[in-house]
Amino acid sequence: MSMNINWYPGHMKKTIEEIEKKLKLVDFVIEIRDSRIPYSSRNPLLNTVLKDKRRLIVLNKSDLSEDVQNQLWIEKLSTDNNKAILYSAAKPNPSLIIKESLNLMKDELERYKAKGINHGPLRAMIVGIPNSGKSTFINGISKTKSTRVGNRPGITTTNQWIRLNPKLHLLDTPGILWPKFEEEQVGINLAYTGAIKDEILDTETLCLKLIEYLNSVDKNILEERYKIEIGEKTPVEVMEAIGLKRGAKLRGNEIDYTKVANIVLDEFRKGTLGRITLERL
Ligand SMILES: Nc1nc2c(ncn2[C@@H]2O[C@H](COP(=O)(O)OP(=O)(O)OP(=O)(O)O)[C@@H](O)[C@H]2O)c(=O)[nH]1
Ligand SMILES: [Mg+2]
Repeated sequence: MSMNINWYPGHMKKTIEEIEKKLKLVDFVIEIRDSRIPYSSRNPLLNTVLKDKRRLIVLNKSDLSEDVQNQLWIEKLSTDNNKAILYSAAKPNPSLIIKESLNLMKDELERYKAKGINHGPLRAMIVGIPNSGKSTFINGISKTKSTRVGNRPGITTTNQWIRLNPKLHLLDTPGILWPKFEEEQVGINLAYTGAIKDEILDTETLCLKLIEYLNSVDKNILEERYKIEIGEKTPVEVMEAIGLKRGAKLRGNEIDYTKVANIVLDEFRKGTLGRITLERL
C-alpha cells in the first residue's frame, strides 16, 4: 500500500520568507506542534531560519496523546536553545506560557538587567503547520479583543500585538509552516491527524493503514470502540466488521468503505478512540 501525497515547495519558500521578515520583530519563537506526531509536525527549514533564536516548542493537543510518550518527547526536544512543553490549547493556560517564556529568555533578560537596560516586554511569534492549533492557542490566551494592541510604533507593518502580560507580547498572526513530507510516513501521519485536507487523500487506504497501526499498538482500541472481534482479521476485514456494526452500507447491501473510513478517521482525530501517540519513542 503506497500513498502519494503532494507537498507544496512554492508555499514553503514564500512562507519561510515571510517568517524571516517577522523574525526581526521578535525575541523568540513559539512553535506549535501536534503531540501525536512531534516529528512529522515540524518544519526542518525552521532550524536554518531561526539561527540562534530560541524556541518554545509547544506540544499541543497533549490531551490526545499518551502521557508516557509526552514526557519522553519533551525530554528529547528540550535542548540548550529550545524548551519543549506539553500543552492543550483546548484548555488555555496563559500563565504557563508566560512563565515558560520568561524562563526560556532568562539569560537574555539578565544580561539586559546587568547593563541597567530595561528590556521591555518579550516579543514572540507563533509558527506551526496547518491544523496544529495556532489559532486556538492565540484565541485561548488573548481572551478579549481589548488585549489586542495596535502597531508597534516606528515599524510600518500591519502586525498586531497581543499584550498577554506586561512582560510578554505575541504577534497575533501566526506563521504557517509547511511540513516537508518527502518521507512517505510523514505525509501519512499528517493525514491521520487531519493536517492534510481529506479531499486530496485516499481515505480508504489511509484508514486501512491506521487500522494496521492501531492493531499493532493494542487490538483493544478498535475492539472496545466498535464492539468487534479482531482476532486474525486483515485491515479490510476489520473495516467490514465496523461497517456491519455501524450500518455503513450501500444499496445492494455492500459495505460503504468510504463511510467506514470517515467514521474511523474522524473518531481517531477527535480522540474518541483514546489518547494515541503515532510517533513513539
Ligand atoms: N483536542 C484538542 N483539539 C485541539 C487543540 N488545539 C486545537 N485543537 C483543534 O484542532 C483543530 C485545528 O485548530 P486551529 O487552531 O484551527 O489550528 P491552526 O493551526 O490555526 O490551523 P490553520 O489555520 O489551518 O493553520 C481545531 O478543530 C481545534 O479545535 C487541543 O489542544 N486539543
Ligand atoms: Mg489558524
